[in-house]
Amino acid sequence: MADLTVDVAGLRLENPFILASGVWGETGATLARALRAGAAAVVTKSVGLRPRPGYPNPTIVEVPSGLINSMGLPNPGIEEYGAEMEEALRPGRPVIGSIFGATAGEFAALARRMERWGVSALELNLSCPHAKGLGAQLGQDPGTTKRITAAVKAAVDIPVFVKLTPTVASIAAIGRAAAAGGADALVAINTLKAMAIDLDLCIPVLGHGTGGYSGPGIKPVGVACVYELFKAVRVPLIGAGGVSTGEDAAEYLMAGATALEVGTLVLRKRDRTFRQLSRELARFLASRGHRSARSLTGRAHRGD
Ligand code: RRO
Repeated sequence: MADLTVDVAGLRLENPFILASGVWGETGATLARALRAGAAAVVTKSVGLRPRPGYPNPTIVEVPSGLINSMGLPNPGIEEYGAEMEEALRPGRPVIGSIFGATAGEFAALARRMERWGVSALELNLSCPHAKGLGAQLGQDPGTTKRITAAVKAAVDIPVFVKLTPTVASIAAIGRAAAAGGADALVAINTLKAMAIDLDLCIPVLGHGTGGYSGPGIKPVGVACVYELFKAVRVPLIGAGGVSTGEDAAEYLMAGATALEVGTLVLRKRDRTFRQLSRELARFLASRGHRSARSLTGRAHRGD
């Protein structure tokens, strides 16, 4: 059996598959459920300083090869969210705290709180595609990305991951800025800004208008971003975007990823997601004579 264990910035994972933020992250119980179902680690919902109701319904629409969501960063605020953490930590596997804010100071305050709740690492959401003054509007600027990352690094001792948007002229430039700010790992990619129109009502389907496209349709975009980042920076990469099979995972690993985040697939496969992905990746590795998932990282660059 091929070795699926990986190490991301000191986080030892039993397999490369991590539950992505925003899916099953509302409660400690659902995070624990994903861990018990074979996820090596889980990322919480993105949490801010204050409660936020999110955008009006509908907030999700199915489109060819994926989904568009505009949840609008709904969350109970960091103080309330702490109550969920005890249960999330019970399975004894890494919980990664996702945070969003409008300023470096807000990120640092949230990071300190998350660290106190007992998370193993932080994920800075600099990439939500539809939030005014938050998410991608911050992460599209290299200076802001570096400043926020550095502020969080100065505030906590746990590893800091930065989740990047693909909607930039150069993801390599943003990745370099995050690395210069001290990022311990980069996550690529968040969803892509997208829209669906209701042809009968002649209006956008989603209450907010635009949303973020996820699922199999964005996998080639994610793979290209990971490939470019692998050439640009020397920090571990976590691939995200449309991972649906073990072979998708292998593709991301070859592009340069060390681990993978899985979101949209979980909505379809639920508890079967993680063990099935691990089985498929192990089968792929064995079929090609690869001894470990680790050995695949960056393979596609050998001819560079
Ligand atoms: O909550 C959302 O609408 C959301 C977030 Br925070 C994000 O990072 N990416 C996304 O597609 N949706």
